[in-house]
Amino acid sequence: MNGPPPRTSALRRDKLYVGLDSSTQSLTAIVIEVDGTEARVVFDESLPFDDTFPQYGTEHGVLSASAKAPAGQALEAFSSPVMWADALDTMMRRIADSGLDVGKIAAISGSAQQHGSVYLNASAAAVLGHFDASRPLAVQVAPMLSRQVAPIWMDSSTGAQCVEIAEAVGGQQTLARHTGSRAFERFTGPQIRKFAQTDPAAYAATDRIHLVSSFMASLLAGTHAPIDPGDGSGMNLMDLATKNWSPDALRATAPDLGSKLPPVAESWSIVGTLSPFWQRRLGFPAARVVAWSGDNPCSLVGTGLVREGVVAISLGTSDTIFGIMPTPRPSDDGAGHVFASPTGAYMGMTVFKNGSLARERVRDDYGLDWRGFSAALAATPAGNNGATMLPWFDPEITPLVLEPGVRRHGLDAADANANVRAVVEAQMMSLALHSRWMGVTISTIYATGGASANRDVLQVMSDVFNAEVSQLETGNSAALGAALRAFHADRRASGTPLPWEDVIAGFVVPRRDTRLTPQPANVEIYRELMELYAQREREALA
Ligand code: XUL
Repeated sequence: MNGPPPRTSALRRDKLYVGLDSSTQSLTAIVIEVDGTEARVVFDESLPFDDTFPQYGTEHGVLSASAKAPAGQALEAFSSPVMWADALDTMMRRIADSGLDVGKIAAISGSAQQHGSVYLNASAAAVLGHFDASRPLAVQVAPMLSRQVAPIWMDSSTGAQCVEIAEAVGGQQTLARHTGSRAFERFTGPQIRKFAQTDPAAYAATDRIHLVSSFMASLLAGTHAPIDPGDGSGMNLMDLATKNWSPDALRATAPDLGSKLPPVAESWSIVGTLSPFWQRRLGFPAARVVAWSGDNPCSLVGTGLVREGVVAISLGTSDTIFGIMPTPRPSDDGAGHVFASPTGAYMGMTVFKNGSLARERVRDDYGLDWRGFSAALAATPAGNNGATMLPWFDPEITPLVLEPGVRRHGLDAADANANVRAVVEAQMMSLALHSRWMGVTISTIYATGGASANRDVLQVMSDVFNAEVSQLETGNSAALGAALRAFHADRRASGTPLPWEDVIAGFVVPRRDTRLTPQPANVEIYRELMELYAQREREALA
């Protein structure tokens, strides 16, 4: 029989999955194409907030009013939910205009900066599903807000509320045992409590409190989305064992809080489909919208850490270290967090605020670019001849430092090279010291995030941890993780579930060509320097 060959089943099977990452400084989208057993990234773009949306007046994604606040409020940090909606609208248009066959999009999910909260009034429930496709999303989101700004993870102004919540539930240990973390300033519960105390009328007018992740998912699906257990663990409100709100924590935090929170639902839940707004406005199909999660839980998937053993270090706006934990064992020194993992297990994590911003401060203070930064590292010896820096340019999360200030020991502030080495060594030693609680013997590290492109930085990481370090193909493991989660959830919902190993296969292969191994002489130097660093840290905090 002649005529065109039948379309192969492989061709008919190809599908697109979208992963968005609404981070502190930008919105990124990664689209993956899955065709039978073949899979690849077909779209990868970022919209930096400050440059793309200058009308909102953010600096590094933070409203500059909060950055320039008078003493006393200087610990606050806010961003704009309307800007995030604007970025979503712009990014979805970029995808629609990219030349991809968007009709093949089967599912979309996302990742978001953790802890930030968005406060919506009662109009939202009706408005979300009926956005006007001829008008920009941002102008339609603004009237749904009961609070114009969203406190974000960089806010450390809730010390008093942390104490109050911990006392009400029977102490920090009890809170950590139930929710995975002691009370942390940036966590959503303490932030909600502060809002309820300082603006009770606006709190009363709040019908629904979303995380950044569930807010963005709601905008896509046109309905209030649930919070997934991964991001829900960053609130001091969710019981890790039941993956539901903890009645004690709710009571300790704010009045009527249970009625204002969305339900917790598994990370692979299908929230709905892309709403008519997206279908009419940009020609998207009724693709499945999968629950969003936090950026660190998504990075766990995007770095391929779906089983215990390896840890990942993400060098982003914040530096984080995380890995899978089979059982939720909270950190006894109060430094770290146990989160639910979007794979269904648990993850241990420690977070440092002085990540990229500290590296950029040192780079800029000495008039360097990244090449000069690397050259400075290459020109200085491991251990910096004993000179150290406590790199607290901003208030620090780990260890808790509310009065920022860089402390130098044996380090000349005028010596550019030594200061570059000092900031990198401090960050790596602090990562190593404050992740000991996880009880993991670290032999392999996957590095991700912007600064992971710098091999001189990664060599210090390898020497300090005495571990092999591999770079991953993509710098944005959070957006990739979100796309992979969309793929996983779509297969599950279609009745053809795939094990996580198969979901990540081909995407998160570490680049063996770039593997760095520890240099024994340097390992020895850091073994000693780390104790000195720990001592200097203790003294500074005493
Ligand atoms: C995690 C944390 C940060 C943000 C950054 O606890 O505070 O890593 O998620 O986006």
